[in-house]
Amino acid sequence: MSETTTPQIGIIMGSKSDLPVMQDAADILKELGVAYEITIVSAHRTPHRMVNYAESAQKRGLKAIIAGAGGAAHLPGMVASMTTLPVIGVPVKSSNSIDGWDSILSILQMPNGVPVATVALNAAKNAGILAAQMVGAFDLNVQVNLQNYKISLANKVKKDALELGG
Ligand code: RP5
Repeated sequence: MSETTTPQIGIIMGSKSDLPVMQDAADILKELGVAYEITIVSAHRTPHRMVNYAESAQKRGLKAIIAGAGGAAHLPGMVASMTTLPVIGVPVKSSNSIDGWDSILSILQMPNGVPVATVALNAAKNAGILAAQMVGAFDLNVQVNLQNYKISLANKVKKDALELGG
C-alpha cells in the first residue's frame, strides 16, 4: 500500500449515471494502493464547480485527474484547460449516446497544446492503472504494486493456457 492517505488522484464524472463505469477506476486505484478522491462535477450543469475543482486540484496535492463523461463530454478537456496536472479522459457510453462515438470524439479530439490522455470507451479501469503508473514513477511502493499486478496478469494467461493444454 502507498503510505500517504492524502488523495493523489482525483476521479470526477459528469453525472451520477457515470458511476457504474467510473467505479472501476476507484477499485483498481484501491487495489494498487493509490489514495484517491471521487466526486461529481458537471461541465454543463455546474461550470463554476468545475472551475473551482480544476483550479484547486494541484494545490490540494493531486498528481493527476481522471475525468469521465458521456455525450457532449466537455469535462475532461475543460479541466485540462485549467490545470497543468495530467488529465485522463474516460469516454462514457451514456444512455442516449450514438454508440459512444459522441463521448469518444469529444474527449479524444483536443486541440494542440491541451492534451487529454483518452482511454477506450468505458475503460475506467485502464484510466486508473494509467494514473497509478504516473504516481508510481515517483513512488516505489506503488511501483512494486504495479509490478505485482503485471505478474498477476501474466500468471492468469499462463494458467488459462495450461487449462487449454499447453
Ligand atoms: C453527461 O451527460 C454525463 O457525463 C453523462 O454521461 C451524460 C448523461 O447524464 P445524465 O442525464 O444521466 O445525468 O454530462
